[in-house]
Amino acid sequence: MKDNILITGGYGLVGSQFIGDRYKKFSSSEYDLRCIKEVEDLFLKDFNKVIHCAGKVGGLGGNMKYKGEFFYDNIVINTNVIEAARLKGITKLVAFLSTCIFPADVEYPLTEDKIHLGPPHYSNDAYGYAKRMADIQIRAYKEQYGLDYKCVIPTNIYGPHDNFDTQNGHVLPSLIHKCYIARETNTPLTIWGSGKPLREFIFSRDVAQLTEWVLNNYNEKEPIIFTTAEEISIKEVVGIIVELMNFKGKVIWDTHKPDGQYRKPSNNNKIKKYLPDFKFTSLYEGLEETINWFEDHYDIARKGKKQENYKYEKII
Ligand code: GFB
Repeated sequence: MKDNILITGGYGLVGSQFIGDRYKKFSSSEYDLRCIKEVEDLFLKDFNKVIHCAGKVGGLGGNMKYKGEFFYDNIVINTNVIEAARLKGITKLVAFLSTCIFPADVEYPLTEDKIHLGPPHYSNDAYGYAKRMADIQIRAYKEQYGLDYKCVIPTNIYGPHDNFDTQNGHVLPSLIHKCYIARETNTPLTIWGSGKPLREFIFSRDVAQLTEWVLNNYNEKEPIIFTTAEEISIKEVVGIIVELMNFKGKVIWDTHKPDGQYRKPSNNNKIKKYLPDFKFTSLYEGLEETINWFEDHYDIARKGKKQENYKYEKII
């Protein structure tokens, strides 16, 4: 039977990387996945596999400000989609977790067996616990219904079609948009925190390719981490963005803003075991492509609620 794969969140950061007629995509304005009736209607459509990318996501700022929404939206969306897939008789489904859901205080590097060994970092605990429940639901459905659904655990994803929201977005899209504004208005570029925290970034296209491999080939019960296992400091990544965007202005470190979790180094032995030759996109190449996409699609790029369509006065 020909693959017909529903991609929830199909126009988002990862969803937009699934391109081709075997993918079925619907926007959240067509089907609100928090509403069970709309999920039931969506699951009447003709598809036989599911890649569930949809969710309420954001960076450090958004996670700390909107804990209620990050908990409610993610736990309801995931529960509805996984149950609707079961009722439709879907046998292949992949759902997304994130390395930020791991315990904040656990022996590093992070490995798949450590997900539930303690509370997530306070800065994203609401999101972390909500996402963990998708893993619990999938394990429960395995035991009761014998369903072989999977969870994947990427590190901090970035790429084209991201949300370039300078307040609530993830660090890379936020900094790319801030650097754009600073360059266009000849004003300083202000970075949150000390620049010391370390992160592992993974390019959205790599995540999409690895996810489809997991959908069709991965048979272990446990989730699987997607990581390059290469840590970089916020200070170093600011250096790359400033260079790629040819920003010559002043960079200010606002240490009144949070640093969040210091680091979350993760282990890629499992994915490397299965795909030893998988070539991850380098951060430099991925950022170059993301920045070019943002500059070429500035008007349509998502920028968070308030910032949409605000024209910045070019100061020559
Ligand atoms: O991607 P991010 O917001 O979230 O990265 P987390 C935060 C790091 O970037 C912190 C620094 O160390 C911030 O101090 N940073 C510097 C900035 N300038 C900025 C800025 O302008 N905006 C932002 N956002 N950060 C997230 C979780 O944690 O990881 C999410 O909250 C999700 O739920 C994501 O899972 C993958 O990496 O700290």
